[in-house]
Amino acid sequence: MTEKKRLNKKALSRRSFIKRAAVGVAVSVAATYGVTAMMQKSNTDSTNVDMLTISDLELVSKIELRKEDSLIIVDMQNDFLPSGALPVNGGDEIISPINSLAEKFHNKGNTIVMTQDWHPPGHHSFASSHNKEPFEPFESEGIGPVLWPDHCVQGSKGAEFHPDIEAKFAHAIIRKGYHPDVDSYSTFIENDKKTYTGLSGLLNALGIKRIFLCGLALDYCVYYSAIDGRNLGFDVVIPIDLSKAIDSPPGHLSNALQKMMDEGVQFVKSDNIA
Ligand code: VGL
Ligand code: ZN
Repeated sequence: MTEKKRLNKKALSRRSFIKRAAVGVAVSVAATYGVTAMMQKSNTDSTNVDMLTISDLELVSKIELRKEDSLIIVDMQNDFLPSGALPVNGGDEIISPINSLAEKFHNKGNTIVMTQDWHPPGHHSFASSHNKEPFEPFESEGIGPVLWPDHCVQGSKGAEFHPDIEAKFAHAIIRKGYHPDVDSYSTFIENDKKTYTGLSGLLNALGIKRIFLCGLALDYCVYYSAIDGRNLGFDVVIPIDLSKAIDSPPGHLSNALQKMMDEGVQFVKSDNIA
C-alpha cells in the first residue's frame, strides 16, 4: 500500500468516526431539548456529507489467484433479479461478469460455491407473516432490521438460480434461511449467530484460505458473509463490480461498507483478478 493510500484510508476511518461522533452529539443535544426536528436535520446533513459510498473504497490494484482461493456466488436467484419478488437494482448487470469470473476460477481449478436463499412458506422474515408491509422496520431475534416481501420460497421459480447464471462450475450449493423463525443473511452462520450452514467446514476441509464474494445483496448476504468470513479466519475479497445493494433501511449500505473496511475486507475490480 502506498503512503498516500494509507493516509486516505486513515482519513476515511477518521471521517466516519467524526460523523458518528457528530450524530451522537446532535442526538444527545436534541434529546436534552426535546427538539426532534433538529435531530432529523442534523442526521440528514451528516448523511449527505459523510455517507461512505462504493466510490470511496480503496481498491486493490491486482490480485493473482492462488490454489487456496474459492469463489462464493451469493444468491443469484430469480427473486433477487428484475421481475423477481425482491429485485435488487442492477442485479441483472452482474450476471455476465460473474460468469466470466467463475470461468477464470474454473479454468484454474479453483473451488466455486453457490448459495441459495431457501425459505419455507410463511417464513418469519416475510412481512406477510406479521400482517405488515415489506421493508417496514422490524427487529426480533434472528429477523430484521426490516421485513421482506415473500421471496425465495423453497421449490418455487423465484428460488431457482437465474437461467443466465452459469451454475455448472459450482462444486457445492449451500442453502440457508430454511429455519422458519430465523433468517440467515450470512452464508456461514445464521442470524441466531450460532447455527452454522456448513460452508466454513467445507472450505476448511478443502484448504481454502481466501474467499471471493460476489452476488446479491452487497449490504445483506454478501456483507454478513464477509464479516463472518473474516471472523472465521478467511481473507475476504469482494470484486466490487459484481455485487449490488438493497440499501434498506437507508444508510444500510454505507454502514456495511464502513464495517467491511474496518474488518480488513479487500475490494477489487473483477478485471484485475488474474
Ligand atoms: C437477502 C434479504 C433477504 C440477500 C436475503 O440475499 O441479501 N436479503 N433475504
Ligand atoms: Zn431471504
